[in-house]
Amino acid sequence: MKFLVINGPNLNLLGQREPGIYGSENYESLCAHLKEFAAAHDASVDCFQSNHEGAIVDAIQGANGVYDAIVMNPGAYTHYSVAILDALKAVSVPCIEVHISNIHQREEFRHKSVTAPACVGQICGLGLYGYEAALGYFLSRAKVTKESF
Ligand code: CA2
Repeated sequence: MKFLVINGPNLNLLGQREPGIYGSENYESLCAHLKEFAAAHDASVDCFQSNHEGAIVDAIQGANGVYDAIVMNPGAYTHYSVAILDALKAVSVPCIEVHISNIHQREEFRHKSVTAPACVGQICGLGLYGYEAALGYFLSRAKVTKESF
């Protein structure tokens, strides 16, 4: 399986600030870990991070027909980007939304995700493990599909 992992605004700062909320691992080591995890399961991961909404929309559109699944943390765009919601709806690539923190334990404005309705599911509050869990879900589904044919 080919995965695209998309991270939105400020997630390039992982490990540099707010370690109490987002942990101390940096963005590069997160990507390296996810690539390793995928390779161990005969899969591959490409990582994309942007602080710009349009660039994320372009990445989602570009994933169509190229990737089997998207794992995305839209960052703050989660809470208000109708453009990202529409892009997810426009492609046939399934997406799992990931949040490092438990958005429901935080400020009220973080409780609502406008992008999650276009996703297979949402994982939040499991730290960086959430990205791996999302990949693992897609990998296990692929196995089920293969075995049933
Ligand atoms: O919990 C998450 O993963 C969030 O998507 C992170 C977003 C936040 O706006 C969402 O409500 C929940 C913020 C990402 C900021 O990332 C930073 C990482 C390190 C240092 C500073 C910011």
